[in-house]
Amino acid sequence: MAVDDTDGNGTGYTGDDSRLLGTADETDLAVEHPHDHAAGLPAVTVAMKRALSQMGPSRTARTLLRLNQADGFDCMSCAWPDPDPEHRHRAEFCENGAKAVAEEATKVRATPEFFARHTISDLLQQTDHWLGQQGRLTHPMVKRPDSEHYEPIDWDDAFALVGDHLRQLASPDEALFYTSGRASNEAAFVYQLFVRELGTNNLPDCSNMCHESSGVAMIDTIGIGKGSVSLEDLYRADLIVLAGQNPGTNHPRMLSALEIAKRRGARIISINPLREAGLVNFRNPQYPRGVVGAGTDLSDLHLQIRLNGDLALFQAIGCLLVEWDAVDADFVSGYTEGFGEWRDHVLGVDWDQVLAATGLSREQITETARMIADSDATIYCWAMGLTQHRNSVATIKEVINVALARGDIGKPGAGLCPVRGHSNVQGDRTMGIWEKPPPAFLDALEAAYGFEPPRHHGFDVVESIHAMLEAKAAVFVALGGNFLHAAPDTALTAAALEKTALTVQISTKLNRSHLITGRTALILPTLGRTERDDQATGPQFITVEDSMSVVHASRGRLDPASEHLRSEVAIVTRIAEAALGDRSVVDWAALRSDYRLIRAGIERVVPGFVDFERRVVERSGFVLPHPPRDTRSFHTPSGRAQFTASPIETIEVPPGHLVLQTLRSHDQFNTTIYGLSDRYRGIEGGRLVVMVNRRDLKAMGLRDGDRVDIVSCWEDGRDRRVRNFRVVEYDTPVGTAAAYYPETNPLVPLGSAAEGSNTPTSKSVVVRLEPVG
Ligand SMILES: Nc1nc2c(c(=O)[nH]1)N[C@H]1C(S)=C(S)[C@@H](COP(=O)(O)OP(=O)(O)OC[C@H]3O[C@@H](n4cnc5c(=O)[nH]c(N)nc54)[C@H](O)[C@@H]3O)O[C@H]1N2
Ligand SMILES: Nc1nc2c(c(=O)[nH]1)N[C@H]1C(S)=C(S)[C@@H](COP(=O)(O)OP(=O)(O)OC[C@H]3O[C@@H](n4cnc5c(=O)[nH]c(N)nc54)[C@H](O)[C@@H]3O)O[C@H]1N2
Ligand code: SF4
Ligand SMILES: [Mo]
Repeated sequence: MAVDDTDGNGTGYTGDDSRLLGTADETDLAVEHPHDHAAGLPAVTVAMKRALSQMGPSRTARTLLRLNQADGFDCMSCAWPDPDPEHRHRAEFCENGAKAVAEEATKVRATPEFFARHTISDLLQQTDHWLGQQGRLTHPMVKRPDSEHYEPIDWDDAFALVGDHLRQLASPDEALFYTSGRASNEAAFVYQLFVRELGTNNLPDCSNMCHESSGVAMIDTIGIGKGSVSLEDLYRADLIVLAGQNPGTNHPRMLSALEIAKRRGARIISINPLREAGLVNFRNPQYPRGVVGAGTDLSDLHLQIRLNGDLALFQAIGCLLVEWDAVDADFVSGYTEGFGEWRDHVLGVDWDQVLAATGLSREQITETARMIADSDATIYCWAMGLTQHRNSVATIKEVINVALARGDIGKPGAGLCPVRGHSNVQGDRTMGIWEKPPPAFLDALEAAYGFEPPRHHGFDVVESIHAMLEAKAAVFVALGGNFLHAAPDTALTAAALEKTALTVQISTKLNRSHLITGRTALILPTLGRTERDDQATGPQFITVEDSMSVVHASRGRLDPASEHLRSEVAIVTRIAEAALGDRSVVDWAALRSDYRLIRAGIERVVPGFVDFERRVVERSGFVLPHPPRDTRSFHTPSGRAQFTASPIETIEVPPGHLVLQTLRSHDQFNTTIYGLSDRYRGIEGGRLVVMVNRRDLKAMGLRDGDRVDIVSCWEDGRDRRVRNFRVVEYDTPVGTAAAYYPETNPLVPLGSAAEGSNTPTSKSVVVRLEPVG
C-alpha cells in the first residue's frame, strides 16, 4: 500500500483510519453492573466452553491437564510463578490461561487458500478479534511489492530473501529486531547472538512498553531490575500492597496466593482508580467453598486513587513514617545511602498537593501508612498502573524509598514485586534482549564466542519508530508480538512500518502487523508452546523464567498445527546463516539440532546458570541469584541501596479534558482479543467504550449510552482521534477515564514517554470527548 498523504500530516493515515482498527459491528454492546468478585463458577464455565469450542474434548484434556505441570508446558499467558510441585493442583491454571491455550491450540487454520481468498485491504477492514479467529498460520507467506495478496513461499527462499535484505544494508544499525515476551530463553539467546554478530544492538522489545520503568528504577536504587520475592514470601507477608495492577484478570492465580496469605493473617491494601473485581472479593474455583460460597474478601483497604497519584501517595506515606519514627534505622544505616536528603524532602511534602494529586483524604493516607508501620514484613506489588506514566521511574523509586525505610528488602515475607506481563519477558531480558546491554554481558559474549559485539546502544521501541519514520531503518524483524498494535500512536507506527523495505513477522497467528508492512513482507509461521519440537537430534524442550526468577523447562506435546511450521530457534538460526554466511563464527546448524548446546552457551555467558542442563530438568527448576534478596548486597555504584528524592508533578489537564488510561479487558491477551466479554466490568458484546465518572458526564452534558469521539490533546497539534465510542458511566475518580487497549492506542502520542525509561504513557493520555452527531 503506497503512503499517500491524505491527512496532510505526512503519515498517510488519519487518526481514525478504519485500516488501523477494522470496522467493528457492536450492535450487541450491552452494559450492566460491574461485579465485585472474581473467579468462582463462571470462570470455570467460561474456560471450559472456550477450550471445548476451539480445541474439542480430546485436545482440551491433553493440553489443560499438562498446563503448568512439572512434565508439561508452561502457560504462555502471564509470568505468574507456579507453586512447588508438592503444592500444585491437578488443574493448575486459570480461566485466562485456558483461553490462551485454546487460542494457540485451536483447530482452525489460516491457510494459503485463506490468503488467496482475501486481499490485504479486505483483511484490514476486519477487527483484531476476527483476525485472531482465523486460526493458526500454516505456511510461510510473502507479500511482494505492490501485491494485494500474500502468497506461499518456500522456507529456503524466505530465508534467502531476509539474508539478501540484511546484507544490502549500508550498516547493520539499519535493521531492527523486535521481541515479544513469549519467546523462550533458547530462542531469545540465539536471536540476540545473531543480532550482535550481525553488528547491532537494535533489540527493542515489549518490555520497553511494559516494565521498563520498573527495571530502570530498580537498577538505579537496588542494583538489579528484578523483583525480590518468592511465592513463599507472599504466603508469609504481614502486609501486601497491590498498586496499579488488576490481578483478577491479568494474573488470576495470584489471587490464589493472596488467598493463602490472607488465611495466614496477611492484610492487603489495593491502590487503584478502579474497584477491580478480585481486589475486592475472590472466589477460588479450586475449592468447593469458592465455587459456591461467598469467597474471600481480599482487600482490607482500597484506595481509589486518581491516575498518576501514586508518587504523591508514597511520598506522603514516607513523610508519616519519618514523623512517627517508624523507620528501620539498622537497615537504613547498614545498607542504604541518601536517607538524609530523602527524609528532608518528604518532611517538606505539600499536603494540599498530595490530596489534589491522589484524590484521597488525609485519613486514608494516614491509615495506609499506619498499616505499613505496623507490619513487620511488607510486599509491594505493582504493574502497568505504575509503569506507563511520564514520571513512572520516579513513582517506582518512591515505592522503593518506603520499602527501604522499612527495611523491607532481603527479609522473609517482604520485598519488591513488579508483577511481569508476558510469560517469558523476564527471561528474554536475562538472555540479553536489550538495546542497552551491560558491558559485562557483552564481555562474556565475546569471551564465549570470539566475535566483537557492538558496544553502542541500539534503539528501543519508541526510537525504532522514529528511526523507521526517518528512513534510518529499512528492515524490521519481529520475534512474535504485534508491534503495530502494541506500540503507541498507531497512525505514526503504521506509517513507520510502511517506510521500510522489508518486514518479517515470526508468528503463530494472524494479526494487524501482518497487514501494515514494509514494501516486501514475510510471515514466518512458528510452533507454539503446546507443540512438539522435533529437531535432528530428537525432541527438544525449552526453558522460561517467571516473574520470581525461577527458571524451568516447558515441553509441548501436541502435533504441530501444520507440517510446515518451524521452531523459533530453527527460524532464527536459518536467518543467521542466510545473513552472515561464511563470516559467522557460530555453528548455527548445531545449535538448531540440539538445544542443549544453546543452554551450554547460556551457561557460559549469563551469570546464575551454572550446571543449567542438570538443574533445569529437576522437577521445579531453579531460582536465579538476586543479591538484595539473598544477602542484602546492592550492586550500585556506592554498593548501597539508594534513596532518591523526586518532585511531585501533576499532569496538566485543560478545562473540559480528562486523563485517560488504556487497559485490558477480561477477554484479551494484549492485542489478541479472545472475545467481547469484559465480564467483571459488566461490559459485554463490544469494546469501543469509554468509562467516565458520573460527575464528569454531567459537567460535559453527556449521559451513559451517548456516542463520542475521543480526541487526545498533545503539544504537536496532530489530530489523534478514535470514533464513535459508547460512553459508560463508571466508578472511576473524577477527572479520569478508562478505555481498552489496543483500540485507543491511536491516542497515545509517540512523543509522550516516561522520563528515564522511554515507555509510552499509556495510562495518562489527556483527552476530550466530542459528542457524535
Ligand atoms: N488475561 C490476560 N493476562 C495478561 C495480559 C492480558 O492482556 N490478558 N497481559 C499481560 C501483560 S503483557 C501485562 S504487562 C500484565 C498487565 O497487567 P495489569 O498491569 O494488571 O494490566 P492493565 O489492564 O494495564 O491494568 C492496569 C491496572 O492499573 C490500574 N491503574 C491505571 N492507572 C493507574 C494509576 O495511575 N495508579 C494506580 N494505582 N493504578 C492505576 C488500572 O485501573 C488497572 O487495574 O498482564 C499480563 N497478563
Ligand atoms: N495503549 C497501551 N498500549 C500497550 C499497553 C497498554 O497497557 N496500553 N501495554 C503494553 C505492554 S505491557 C505490552 S507487553 C505490549 C505487548 O506487545 P506484544 O508482545 O508485541 O503483543 P502481543 O499482543 O502480546 O502479541 C501477540 C502476537 O504474538 C504472536 N504469538 C503468540 N504466541 C507466539 C509464540 O509462541 N511465538 C511467536 N513467535 N509468536 C507468538 C501472535 O501472532 C500474536 O498475534 O503492548 C504494550 N502496549
Ligand atoms: S495465572 Fe497466568 S500463568 Fe498462571 S495459569 Fe493463569 S494466565 Fe497462566
Ligand atoms: Mo506487558
